Amino acid sequence: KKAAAPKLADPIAATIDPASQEMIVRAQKMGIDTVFDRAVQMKPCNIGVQGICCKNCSMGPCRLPLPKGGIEGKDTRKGLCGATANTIAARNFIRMIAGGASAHSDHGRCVAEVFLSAARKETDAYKVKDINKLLQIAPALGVAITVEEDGEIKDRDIDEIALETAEAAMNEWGKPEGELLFAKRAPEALYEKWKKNGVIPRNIDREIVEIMHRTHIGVDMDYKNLMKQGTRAAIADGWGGSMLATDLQDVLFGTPYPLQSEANLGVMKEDHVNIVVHGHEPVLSEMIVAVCQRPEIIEYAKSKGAKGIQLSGICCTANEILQRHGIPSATTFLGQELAIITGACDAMVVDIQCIMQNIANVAECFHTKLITTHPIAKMEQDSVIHIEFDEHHALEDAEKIVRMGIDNFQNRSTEVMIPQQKATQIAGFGVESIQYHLGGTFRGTYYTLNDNIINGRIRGIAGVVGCNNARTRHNQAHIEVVKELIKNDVIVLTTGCNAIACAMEGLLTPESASVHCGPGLAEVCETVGIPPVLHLGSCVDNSRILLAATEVVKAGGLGKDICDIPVAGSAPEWMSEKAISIGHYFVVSGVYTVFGVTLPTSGAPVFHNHICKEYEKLYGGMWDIEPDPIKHAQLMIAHIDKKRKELGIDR
Ligand code: SF4
Ligand code: MSK
Repeated sequence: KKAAAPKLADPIAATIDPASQEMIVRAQKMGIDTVFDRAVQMKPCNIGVQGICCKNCSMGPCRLPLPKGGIEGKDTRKGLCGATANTIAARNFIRMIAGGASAHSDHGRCVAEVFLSAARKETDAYKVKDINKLLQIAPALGVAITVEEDGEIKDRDIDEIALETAEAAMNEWGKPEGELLFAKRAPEALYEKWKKNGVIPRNIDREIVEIMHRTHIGVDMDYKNLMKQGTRAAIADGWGGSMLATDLQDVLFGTPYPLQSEANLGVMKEDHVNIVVHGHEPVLSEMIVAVCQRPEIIEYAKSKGAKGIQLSGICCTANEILQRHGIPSATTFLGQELAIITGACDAMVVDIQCIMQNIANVAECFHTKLITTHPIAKMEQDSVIHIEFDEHHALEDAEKIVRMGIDNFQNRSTEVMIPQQKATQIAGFGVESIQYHLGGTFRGTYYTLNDNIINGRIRGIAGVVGCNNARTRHNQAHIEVVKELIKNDVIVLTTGCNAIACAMEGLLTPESASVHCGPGLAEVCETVGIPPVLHLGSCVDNSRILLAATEVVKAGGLGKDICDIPVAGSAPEWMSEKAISIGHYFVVSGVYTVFGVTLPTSGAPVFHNHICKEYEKLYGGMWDIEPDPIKHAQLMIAHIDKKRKELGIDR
């Protein structure tokens, strides 16, 4: 008997993006499956979705489904060892935090190692590019930037500062005593709150390891105590590993400033060599950018019949090289297979995180060379080429990869079909440029962020971030949440795949303000010439949102802590463990944070209530879940209005 053909995704239902729809149709015609088809074919486990399946020992997995209609009376559900639904959900939740925090923090560690090599002058490829940023972070890591000589205060030698800063930074991952130094960059009231609750991280690695220990069978069996450790690890991520990654990348590669670029699959060019970089770490991609700009490499591409080299990016590697060099973004997380399906991708170069293994299978259907570059991120498929990147011969590695892409240009075997869609974007924002564009300070003039929040032109600030999730329509929630917020005068700070989605939709332009914003936000954006949605970079750059919120607090007029200001967070289409870690460090930094899709807490209502209502009492921020994008944005706006009222500035 012939097996029934697998069900395929409806392209219109799968994504709001016409370019992606076109590529899904093409893939289906060619018999190539994509994540959109697989999402239709494979249903998620209903018990896992609720967070109440435990497989922490081989007596399980123990599954504790919530009875239809909820629990009546005492919740007697338990696993073989007696673990309750709350214990299981809390253990699963903080293991996700451990996964996310380790991903961001290990990325940060790699950058710190490269910075240390640069500071020791062991590599020619990397140097301190942004001395101001170095001088800004050195004191926060306990490194003096001046010295007293003969009764005079003198500037210290930059090389000495760089070396000591690099060593101090490396120490943050594993120092035997003390506390995470960047915790003190938080507003004082927040730092004191963490201290009182006993959650200041000791060092980054320890907090992650301790989660793995405490969630082993038979260790921590109190959901509140488990969450306390989850909190410590999440702070170690946001205010530690991620913040160090961002700062040290700025030191090495420059702090981003606004620039113009483009987004969507239409940025690829048929008559150019297309090299697509994908993943998260900018350490290699920075070198690829440099190599692609060399005249002899462009000539080499021309010698192979191409008009030049078109570099573009996917996921957060895209965001990193966009922010600093204006390299266009090809697509978000869910579009990675589609970039290959154009038939024009001569090389896809991947580093770490958010890379789907199926891109190897898709690449095999075309001429695309898929190149893995990181020792911790390889693929089992034989077709994948591994060129291990090493900072000590960074430019040579990058050149080898780029030449491989160029050599492959002539091997295109299938008709090229690049969708036409692309949109202009203004990206490259950060704390410094928000301050610069809004009056040069955070408070005191007509243009500043704080004054505009106080006078009500800007109702509040939203951080909207995070992934795509194949269980929801690609980019729809991202765009609807953001449009509803800016329509209601809430300025949006974005990172990750939300930023790419907004760019694809044309929301990252100053002109979009007059089309989509409420009158107050439109007036501000038109006056100072900024988009209503500010692209702050990659997932580790969510630390920029923490620091922007801290600057708002420090500037005055909007309370004494992050939880006082009219701010809310959102990840409308989250999927990764990193998103849970990010969500949690936002919550415990005082931000009301709403997630879309689902939360793996719904099967343990008592635990869910703990990280929502009880956490608000402990930290001022709380979790919430709302899959409907308009209701999701309205919850954020209601919170912003509540904070305005508490501050006595309700409109
Ligand atoms: Fe089941 Fe307990 Fe083992 Fe988890 S740790 S699988 S609940 S017996
Ligand atoms: S890349 S973590 S899918 S935002 Fe940072 Fe996008 Fe989420 Fe990966």
